[in-house]
Amino acid sequence: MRYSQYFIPTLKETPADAEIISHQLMLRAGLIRKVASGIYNYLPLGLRTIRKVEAIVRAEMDRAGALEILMPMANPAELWQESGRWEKYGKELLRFKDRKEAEFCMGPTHEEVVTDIVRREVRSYRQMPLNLYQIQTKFRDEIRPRFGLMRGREFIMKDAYSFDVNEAGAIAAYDKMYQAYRRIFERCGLNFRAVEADSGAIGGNYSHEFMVLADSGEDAIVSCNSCQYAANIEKAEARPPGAPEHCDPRPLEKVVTPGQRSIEEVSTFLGIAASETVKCLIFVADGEPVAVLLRGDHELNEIKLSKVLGASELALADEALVSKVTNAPVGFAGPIGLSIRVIADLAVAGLRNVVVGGNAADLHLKNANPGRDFTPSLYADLRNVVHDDLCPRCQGGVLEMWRGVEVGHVFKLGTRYSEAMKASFLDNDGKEQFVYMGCYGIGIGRTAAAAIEQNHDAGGIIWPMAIAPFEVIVTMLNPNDESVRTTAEALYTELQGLGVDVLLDDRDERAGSKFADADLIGIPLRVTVGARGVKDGILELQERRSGEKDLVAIAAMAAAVAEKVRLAKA
Ligand code: 9G3
Repeated sequence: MRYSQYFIPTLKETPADAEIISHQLMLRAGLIRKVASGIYNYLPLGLRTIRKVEAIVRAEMDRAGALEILMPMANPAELWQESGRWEKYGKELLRFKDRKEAEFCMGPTHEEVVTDIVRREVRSYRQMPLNLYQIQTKFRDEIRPRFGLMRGREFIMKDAYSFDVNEAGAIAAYDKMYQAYRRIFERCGLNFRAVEADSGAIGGNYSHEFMVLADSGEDAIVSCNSCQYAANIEKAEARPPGAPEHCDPRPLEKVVTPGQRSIEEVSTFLGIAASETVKCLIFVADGEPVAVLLRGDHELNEIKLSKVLGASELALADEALVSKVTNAPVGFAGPIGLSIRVIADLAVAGLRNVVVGGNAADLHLKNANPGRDFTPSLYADLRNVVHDDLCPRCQGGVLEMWRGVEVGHVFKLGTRYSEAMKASFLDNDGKEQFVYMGCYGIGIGRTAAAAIEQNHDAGGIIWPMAIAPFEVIVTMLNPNDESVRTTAEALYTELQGLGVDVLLDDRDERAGSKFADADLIGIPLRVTVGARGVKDGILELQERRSGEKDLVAIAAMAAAVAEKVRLAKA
């Protein structure tokens, strides 16, 4: 492609409404443009990267034995009513009516439509295992679309669905997808972790998220520094605390703490560590108030709490309820003398002589001891793990914290959809059974955005070779110089012949601005063609990421570039 004939509308200024670097750079480098909130045009350069990610995904899905299909964006309401999700989802599900007043939604995911295919066409165990996938535009009417392609309303997703005759088959399908996903993100050149994820109501370890590591990532994840354990913080566990060291309990003591409400305020006021306090949070779980105790420096994990309580609705109590339950304004709740249910995190059991709220205005209590002064009805893992917690799976490992962008998710579904929609088959013994399902998603645009979050510098994007829109840019320093033009054109043709994706910068612009554009759009390799080099028979080959320059004979340049491209994708 010749730059002069191409369409790369770059921007000098960083757009004001772009909060994260990938969104800023996608706009500045002319990859995308906003059409409406959370809805984007993919411009030529952006689409090239999208297509490269899709090609890798397709190749690995095909290799894993999945079959490509394409389902409609317009989904009839009837299918969603059968699964029960027409009622379950609110405005995020974008609904519309056709000219006959029949109800539809824009597909936000395709469990219903794919299950309908299978229930109509699959009758015998002999037709499985089956794995169907598509790469398709989805729509979810997010309340607050932001971050460009990271959280758009309209977005491209690869979604796959596996169908098996039993649980063992479903697990084999899951493992195959897990391995395919590892290969996909490795081939994209991304630094990622596959982490255990909260699988909601579905039990077992059959939900993994694929997280691209980036400081700007929305998800907190942990991994063990000594074994393979890795999990989303929503799910991560720490090794439970051992028996506490002996410590003589001291007598309970009142202490006046005027206006000191938060753990931070109370511990500073009393000159103690936050870990020497216990915080008491009042929640309402399915209408019932419950007090939740945590060590002062620990953070509650609401997902763990709702699972432990078996609650479908969980919210912090409002001020009125807190003062009714504790006889005190917010900020002075404590476990001693409460008449509601009290549950505590495992770390609270081993605490001795700690500070707790006094259930009266401006009052705390010192030297509180679990077992003596208060007895929770249940101890459970309720907190988020922290850096340096011990690994729950191995001896001696400690947990490290990372931030990540979720680019893929694999789930075991079981028979949730096949039962609701009556997708059954006749097994080996002629008995009717429901199919076992799994579902597997990759955000295509989000993968491109995450690649930028992880690979950029002050000059712009640094694409991993495998998903770069072009692999090399050949920059003519002076396109009006006959020898420069001839040499650059010959190299361009030769590179194309070797199958290299090459962009020829033939524009009549200053060298500095051409280099700046090449850096901004993130092409991994750059060959500079100037009159001096042409005269000496030697050109400069520069790497975008390291800035390292090699001098290469003109005759050897195309082969040298092709070899670097090959190695970078290997
Ligand atoms: C909806 C709406 C939003 C949704 C869903 C349904 C998320 C929904 C979860 C999934 C699960 C898997 C197949 C590919 C892999 C992920 N947001 N999810 O089901 F109606 Cl409005 O999409 N689906």
